[in-house]
Amino acid sequence: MKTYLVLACFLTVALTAHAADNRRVVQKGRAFRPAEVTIMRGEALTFTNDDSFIHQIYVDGQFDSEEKGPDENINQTFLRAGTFQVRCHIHPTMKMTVHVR
Ligand SMILES: [Cu+2]
Repeated sequence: MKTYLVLACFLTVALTAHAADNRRVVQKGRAFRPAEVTIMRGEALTFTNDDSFIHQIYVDGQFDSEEKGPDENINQTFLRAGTFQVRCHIHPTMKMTVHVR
């Protein structure tokens, strides 16, 4: 019985860690990595600027963040279900796809 409890705790921690990784996006080399993620409605993504210059994020008609310098984060909650293109005003070629279930 004790073994099962330990295993259950381990699985819970592992699943939680995986979910957190799934909600992290890096802006590096004028690109979003990963370029596509799937999250649940009401969840937030954390965008980290890993370049040496400014980035920001926006989705047409939904949000338009402030500009952020190197090593700064943007936390953005997605309240509507659907598929969205996240982009950066400063670098028009930067784009990623977020699926919200
Ligand atoms: Cu940018």
